[in-house]
Amino acid sequence: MKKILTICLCLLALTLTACDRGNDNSDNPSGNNDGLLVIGFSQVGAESDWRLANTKSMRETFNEENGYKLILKDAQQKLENQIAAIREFIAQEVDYIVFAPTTEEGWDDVLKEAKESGIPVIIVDRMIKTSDDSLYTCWLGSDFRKEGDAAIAWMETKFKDKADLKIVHLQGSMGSSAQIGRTEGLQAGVDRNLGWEVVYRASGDFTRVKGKEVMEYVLKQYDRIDVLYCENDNMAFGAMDAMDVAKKTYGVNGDVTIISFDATHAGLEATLKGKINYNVECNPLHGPRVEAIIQQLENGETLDKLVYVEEETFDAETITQEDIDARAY
Ligand code: GYE
Repeated sequence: MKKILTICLCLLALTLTACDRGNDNSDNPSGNNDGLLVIGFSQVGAESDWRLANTKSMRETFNEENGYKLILKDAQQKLENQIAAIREFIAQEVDYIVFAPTTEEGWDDVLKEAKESGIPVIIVDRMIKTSDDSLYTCWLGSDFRKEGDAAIAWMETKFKDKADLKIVHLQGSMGSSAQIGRTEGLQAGVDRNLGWEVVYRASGDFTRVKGKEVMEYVLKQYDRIDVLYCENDNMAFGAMDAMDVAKKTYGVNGDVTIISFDATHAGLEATLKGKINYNVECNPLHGPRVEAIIQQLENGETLDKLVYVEEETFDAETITQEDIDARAY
């Protein structure tokens, strides 16, 4: 009898230990995931509509029905949070590390740790600066300088007969590739067009709230503003909020010509209404693209190191409702 009781107790103890492991797999998620591939994704934050659409695309792709377990960490736009998240992914022995870098600088140390761990690293959206390309497997995202150049080509046509141009430049999060490329595009335009002058330049950190704050200040300081070159839709909306209060007119029939980036659903609606004059697309639907890369890696195929996404531009004079209906973000 005593023997049977001991066996029963042992069995119970074993079952409890097994259940415990099943619930707490945070130390080694890839060790106990029913064949799911574990993806650690460090996201920049939730600063804009673009970012929300990007997070949604990743969540919709990397779910259990598709064979994945996604561990998503929001860095709240801070580099140090992202570095901590990547270290956690390494400790958890995830199958793939994916991250959208807040800034271009500052990655070598943590990526060396990732490389030593043997976990492939896929960079999405923005890029990093490094002297050692072997620190990441591949990158997928937008050509931000090309986006800036597209905006400038439009401005050069639109303002070809104008002797001078007063430009206000609302920048995105400083040091991010999206800010750097779009800013370089404008700078090249200013360098080759003698009458163009950036009268004020400040960062609105890609958010509506900060875009409004900067524009409120600008409207108190400058009477004449010909162009607002705004590095994303959300900041453009914030700037419009400020202009509405100050009764400054903008858009197709107004004083301030607005150029924006992202071309999100809301951004394109504002373009169709003529509030934004020109909107340069930046496509956030990276989930399926990252999945394609992971599947190639799983199959042992060779990959392109850099993959650029194709993007369009939208002019308030020619955009149609169908353009807006056709997009998923
Ligand atoms: O343009 C902006 C977002 O990196 C492309 O980040 C992305 C940018 C996007 O917050 O809205």
